[in-house]
Order: sequence, then C-alpha cells, then structure tokens
Amino acid sequence: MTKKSKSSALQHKEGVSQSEITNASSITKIQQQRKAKPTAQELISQIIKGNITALSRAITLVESSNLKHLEQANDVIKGCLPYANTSIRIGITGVPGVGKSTFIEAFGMHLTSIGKKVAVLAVDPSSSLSKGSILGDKTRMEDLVKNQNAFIRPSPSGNSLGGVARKTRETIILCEAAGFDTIMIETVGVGQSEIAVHSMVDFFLLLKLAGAGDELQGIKRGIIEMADAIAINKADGDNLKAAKLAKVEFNRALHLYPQKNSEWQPKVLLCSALNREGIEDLWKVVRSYIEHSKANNYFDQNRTEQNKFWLLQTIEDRLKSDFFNQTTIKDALKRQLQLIEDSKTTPFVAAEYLLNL
Ligand SMILES: Nc1nc2c(ncn2[C@@H]2O[C@H](COP(=O)(O)OP(=O)(O)O)[C@@H](O)[C@H]2O)c(=O)[nH]1
Ligand SMILES: [Mg+2]
Repeated sequence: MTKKSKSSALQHKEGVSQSEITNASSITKIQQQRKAKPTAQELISQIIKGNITALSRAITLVESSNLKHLEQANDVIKGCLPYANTSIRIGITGVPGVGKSTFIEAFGMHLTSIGKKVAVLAVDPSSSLSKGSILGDKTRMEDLVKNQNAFIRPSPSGNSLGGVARKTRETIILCEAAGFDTIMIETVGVGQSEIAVHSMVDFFLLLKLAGAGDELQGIKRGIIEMADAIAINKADGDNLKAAKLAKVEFNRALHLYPQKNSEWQPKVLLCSALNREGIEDLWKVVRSYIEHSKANNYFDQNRTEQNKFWLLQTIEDRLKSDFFNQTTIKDALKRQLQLIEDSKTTPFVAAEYLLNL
C-alpha cells in the first residue's frame, strides 16, 4: 500500500500541497501530468540520447513492485538491448571500512578525466533495512556526485538477493544504452552478494587491507579465487611498509590457486584511495585484462555464460516465489512444519506432499 502511494503522481508533483490536491483545477493538472508520463517508446528514445532523467525514471520502473510498471520496464529494457552490452563492467568488493566508496570516488574521477562515462551501482540485499548503507555515504563521493559524466545509483531494495540482483542487471543494460561505458558495481564483503556481482561483471576487484589476517577481514577463500585483481588499499603513511609486505605475500599465495578459466593471472597492487595513488595503475590492469580476455575469446564466452546463469537463476527464483506465495501452500507448510516439530512426519514425506498440492 505504501509503495503504491509512493509512486503515485500526487507525491511526485513538486509544489503541490495537500490542500491543493483537493482543489478541482489541481486534480485536472495532476491528471494531465499522469497522461504526460512518458511511454516506453519515449523513454527508450530519451535514454539512448543520454537523458539522465529518463534513465532514472526507467530504473525506478525496473525497481518497482507494481506489475504495470514492470511490464513497461520490460518494454524499455527490450528497446535498450540493441544499445547495451557496450561497457566494461567492474565489480568491487571488500569488507566495510576497507575504502570502497573512497576508491570508487578516486577511480571514477580518474576515468571521467580520461573521457569515460561512469555509472556506479550497488548490490546490497541488506540495504532495505539500513536504508541503503552501501553507497549511502555520498560524502565519500563528493566530486563524483557532482560530475556530469558520472551516474550514481544506490542499491535497489528488496528482501531477496535474487530480486536485488535482477534489478541491478537490468539497470546495467539501461546505463549502457544511455552511453555509460564503464560500470562499477559495489558489493559488501559478506554473504552471497559477491557471487551475484561476480556473475554480472567482466572484472572483479577485491580491496584489502594490509596487516589484518584473512579471518579478521572476513574474506573467504572463494572471494579471493574470484578476484582478477587484489588492491591493497590504505598503502600510505605508516601503513606503506606493511602493505608492501602484504603484496609479496598475496602474490605468492595467488600462484598456489588453480588457473582461472580466463587464463588470467590475477594481479596484486597497492593503492591509496584517499591520496588517489595507484589508481591509474589499476586502470591499466583492467585494460590489459580486457585485452587478454578478448584475445582468447573469454570475454564474450563469459558474458554468454552469465546470461545462461541468470536465465536459470530467474526461473528458479520465480518458481520458488510462486510456490511459497500460494495461500494453500503457506497454510499447508505451516501444518507440515508443526508435524515435523512433533516428529509425526519426515522432511521428505512432507516435501513430497507439499509439492503435490
Ligand atoms: N589512510 C587511508 N584511509 C582511507 C583510504 N581509503 C579510505 N580511507 C578511509 O577509510 C574509511 C572508510 O572508507 P570508505 O570508503 O567509507 O570504506 P567502505 O566502507 O569500504 O566504503 C574512511 O574514513 C576513509 O577516509 C586510504 O587509501 N588511505
Ligand atoms: Mg561505502
């Protein structure tokens, strides 16, 4: 209910006070504005011209839970697809406090200074609770926020990672159609969201700190395995010596990992996001990775594999939510769970029964 009223034109109309809403001429005005809502076709043609207002509007449709909006969103995405697929997509992960936001600011500013158009997105399924903690600290991105060639969008909210990831993937397509050639996707170094982000990007960057053990940094082995580069951040001041040591250690450790399908040897770098040092070197690494993976065809293969993965993932998510959202299932599930508690059935018998309903 609250969602519906939030997306209503009444709330969007600036300068319309509550008392004005009751006034007849205002109602006509609002009705006209409703009619003036751009069609999917209009949105598409504005997006491919690089119109940011149209882009934001389309993303809002993608993120909406209203079925009508989703239908329109699908039309817009379809229309944008021929203009998409053109960017370099970079995933960025690391534990809170490692300096992701500061890094994105520095990296984004560098990229725009060499003529790139940068979009910054995020995947954080927990952000619906914390109201978009990730990327929320726009104070760390003061310059990028004001930059004409940068577009920053906080994580879509949602209670399932699948839903959040879908919205972000579709937003990538819209941003690409709007002319953004470098897309950065931030994720927090906890839970499953790295895997989701890894399966929507070309290049995966792990930010780390020197001097803290892996357990301390909460980074799992799997995440190191996904990384195409590890940047040891805060390599400045008193920290520099430890950072240099960490670099040697990481390089040694990475050689013990099995070769990646891309046949790319992950690189370890030092950087100071705060002092904007090591940023250019990292961009060189990304470029050399792209060259490498395009030369051996991995780049395209990987994107195809990712699309297949998301097709299956989407079906899985849909079947699951369709199943669990049925009232008969909800009620029956409650009963079966009770029977399990009372040891009156087995999980397999109960599952079989529910699936047959
Ligand atoms: N010394 C130093 N501090 C940094 C660096 N990068 C980030 N920080 C600081 O680390 C803190 C956390 O940074 P933030 O970008 O918010 O980290 P996030 O949680 O990963 O997004 C902030 O106080 C930053 O100023 C760096 O390269 N060197
Ligand atoms: Mg941050």
